[in-house]
Amino acid sequence: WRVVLATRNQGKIVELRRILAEADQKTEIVGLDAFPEIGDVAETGLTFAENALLKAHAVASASGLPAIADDSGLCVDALSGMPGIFSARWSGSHGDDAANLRLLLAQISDVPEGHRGAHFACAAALALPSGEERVVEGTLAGSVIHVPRGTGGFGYDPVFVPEGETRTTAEMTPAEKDAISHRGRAFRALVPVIAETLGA
Ligand code: ITT
Repeated sequence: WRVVLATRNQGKIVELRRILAEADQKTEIVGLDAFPEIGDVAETGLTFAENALLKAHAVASASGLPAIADDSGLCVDALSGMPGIFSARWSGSHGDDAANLRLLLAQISDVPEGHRGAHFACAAALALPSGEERVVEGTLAGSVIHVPRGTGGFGYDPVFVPEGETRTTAEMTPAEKDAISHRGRAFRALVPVIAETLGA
């Protein structure tokens, strides 16, 4: 079966194609590039799950194909869970990873070691043109360091060290990040849901 990947975030596209290729041999991923007429979806939800469902429904109804979407972000304890659902637009400029990361580091520059806990969260949604929907979530706990390290991944990866690790997620190999990441967990959980929903 064919499923449209409802995201324009290049970092996510790379990871999602990789995670799904590894976990799911039955799903053919169609990129949003195949539907240039589909515009950006307003992310007006209050949770990762609501926003993932908004994006998946918009693309499923506009494309006429089942759609999967990811809404994700970094929730920092010292900022009461922010930037959270606002992670991609934290600096005010949507998708400017470098500016978002700089602002976050400035905001917690005074927060000492031991109080810099955070987690990545990802909601993975599947929506059908009929309106049917499913959503699952994954998280990765860790902490935020002061100085960025590593060139892998995207977004806040250069400042995020998972619990029990010494490297940032930007210093891991792609396979190492996928094995533990919020996105890896959420989308591996979505694979049997896709099979159940589309397989009949
Ligand atoms: P789409 O809505 O088109 O999918 P977006 O970039 O707007 O793209 P989100 O609203 O879900 O998507 O924001 C995700 C942001 O959270 C992303 O821009 C990063 O800043 C951050 N983020 C999510 N997952 C991450 C990861 O694995 N590593 C680092 N940063 C991540």
